[in-house]
Amino acid sequence: PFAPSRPIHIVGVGSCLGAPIFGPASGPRALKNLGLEAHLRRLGIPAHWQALLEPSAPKPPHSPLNERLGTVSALLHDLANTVAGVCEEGAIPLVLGGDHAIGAGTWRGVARALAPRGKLGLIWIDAHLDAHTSLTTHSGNIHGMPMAALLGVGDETLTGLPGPHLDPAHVVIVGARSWEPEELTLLNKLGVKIFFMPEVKTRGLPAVLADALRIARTGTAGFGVSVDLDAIDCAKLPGTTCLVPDGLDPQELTDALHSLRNCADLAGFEVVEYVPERDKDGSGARWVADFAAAALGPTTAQLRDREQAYGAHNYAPL
Ligand code: 6HN
Ligand code: MN
Ligand code: MN
Ligand code: MN
Repeated sequence: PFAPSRPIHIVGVGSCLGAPIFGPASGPRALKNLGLEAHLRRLGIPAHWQALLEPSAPKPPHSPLNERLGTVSALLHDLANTVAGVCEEGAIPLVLGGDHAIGAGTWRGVARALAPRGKLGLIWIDAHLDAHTSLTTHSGNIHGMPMAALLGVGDETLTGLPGPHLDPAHVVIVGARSWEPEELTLLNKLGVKIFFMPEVKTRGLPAVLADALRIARTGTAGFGVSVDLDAIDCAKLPGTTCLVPDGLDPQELTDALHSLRNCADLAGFEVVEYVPERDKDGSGARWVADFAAAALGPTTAQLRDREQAYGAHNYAPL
């Protein structure tokens, strides 16, 4: 009797290869152990934990960038193949990091699966621009590079995955407030739209997200959303790698992400940079669950169907 919900296949990626700290490597396992899958299922979301990918070698404390790029590259190939498979099954990948370098694999996998039908649009919610290359990086951290790599710019280890690069006309960044000049120069040259934090504060997140959705959805076959937890104000979500003040409010982001669940062309959802050891009260994990549930929950039409069958407060269990 119900419009079927699209299945959600969770792919955890326990990597800190792109980050300056080890913390994000344990993010997806912590979310798994906290029962994220069962939590989503209780909310009527047909989620199942599909894979927990890990790098072939752990990151030594001080390994040269070239070594890290090689290990990341192998992981990205693995991740892109896994994610493309999820999309080809007709499911939506929910990718959980791990540091944001994994984004360079997630969205190439989704774009590859979507390619026969058209382009992939992408909304990147982040304090940062993540648009460095191995030549412009100040820190040497690969999680500062995935946006450039997705656009085809940077080291071959990150850009050379199979499948199309993204079209900058359909890529948009929301919440930016920390960057280095080379990143902004590149994104301006390519024409990527950036909604900086002051504009989000003035106009409100719902209005900005509506604009971002138009950019990512118009003229594309589908779109994805990548949430870097450092987009949230670090006073309200300290359980992440980079602590950046003056960011989004997590409840406002949850509310705004509700608009995604009615988008039949939502092709993937990613949440990265969860650091359990900094999440002292567990609120960070709850926000990750809330973001995923808001974006991937039953559509308005599905909820109406269920209400008609069971009454407003008595949904059928999964
Ligand atoms: N992230 N722009 C800085 C760098 O090291 O390149 C920060 C990067 C942060 C990346 O949070 O995903
Ligand atoms: Mn599957
Ligand atoms: Mn990021
Ligand atoms: Mn960031």
